[in-house]
Amino acid sequence: MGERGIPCILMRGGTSKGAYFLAADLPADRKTRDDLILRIMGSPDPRQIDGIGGAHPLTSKVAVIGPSTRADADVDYLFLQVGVGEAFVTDKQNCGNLLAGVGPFAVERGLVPAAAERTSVRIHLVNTGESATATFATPDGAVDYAEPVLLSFAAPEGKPLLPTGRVRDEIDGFRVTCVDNGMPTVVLVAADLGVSGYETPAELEADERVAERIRRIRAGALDRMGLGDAPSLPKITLLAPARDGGTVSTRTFIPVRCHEAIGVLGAVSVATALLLPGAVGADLAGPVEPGRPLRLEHPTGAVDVSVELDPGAPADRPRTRRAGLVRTARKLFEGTVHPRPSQHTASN
Ligand code: NQM
Repeated sequence: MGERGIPCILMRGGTSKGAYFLAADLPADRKTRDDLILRIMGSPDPRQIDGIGGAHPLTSKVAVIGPSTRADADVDYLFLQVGVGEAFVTDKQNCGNLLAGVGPFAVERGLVPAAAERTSVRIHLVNTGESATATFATPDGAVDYAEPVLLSFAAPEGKPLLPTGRVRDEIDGFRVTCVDNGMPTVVLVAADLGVSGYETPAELEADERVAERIRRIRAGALDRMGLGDAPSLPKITLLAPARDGGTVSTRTFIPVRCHEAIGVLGAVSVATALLLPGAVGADLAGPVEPGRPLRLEHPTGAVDVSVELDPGAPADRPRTRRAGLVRTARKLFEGTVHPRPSQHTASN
């Protein structure tokens, strides 16, 4: 008798793709849950051939959603990054891209009733304790996936935007800004690293000198940013002047593979850094008009991010009031996923 199948919705959220589950459909015990998730996704095989993961960190993601444990939210959203080529499941980071699918999933699964035209879902981001609101079209009581999802983030409470306490640091001889507005991120100037910052992700990943420098910067930042040994943190973003009318051009390591775009909370964090006087790379940014979104160019397009700083915050302890951006999400598949059996290692 095989293991039972588990109800699952596969969704694209922004520029990522993930498996969405009701919390009640997964084991409560963390070790049992993580073992199951590795088997569902097909890890640690780098091809994830015996699972539903897409063999890249951007498509090896899981969202676990349930009724909220907090009075100020409608649902709890726990994000799990699943290793590709490595047997890890980590809850040490958020994912703003999968967040785009959380509100629609909550409506699909009846956790939140659809409002007449547009539904707003208040989401508790369990990984970091932050909160967000997703607003999306629900004509006739059903999610319209053709319409965008508006994501708005409250200011993180009790967590410094500058985890090292400084707007600039030096790591391994490189000037960097370490920032965390929802995603711990190291920002530096691409030219300092010996690249233009306009390379393709494949070109950057093939450059062994870049990989080694990124590895050393990451090792230094993990400790200084208080991230322990989080396997998918921090993100490292290289900045260059914009080339397509945007505010700045970006290339982001997550933190080994180079992102094909940029993460949502990663983009919010980079945009926040660009607004801080003295931050590394802020001088590369085109003019930032108050109240207008910043446009972060990335390898496959651009993303517009609004960040509002709190003008009352002291310069050495900056705060934001809110941040927001627009994504889309789409339900790709709904059904029952069948995990690889526990004792089964062959995939041929
Ligand atoms: O920063 C990839 C993604 C992400 C994370 C990563 C994300 C975010 O694009 O909020 O969305 O940085 O590993 O899905």
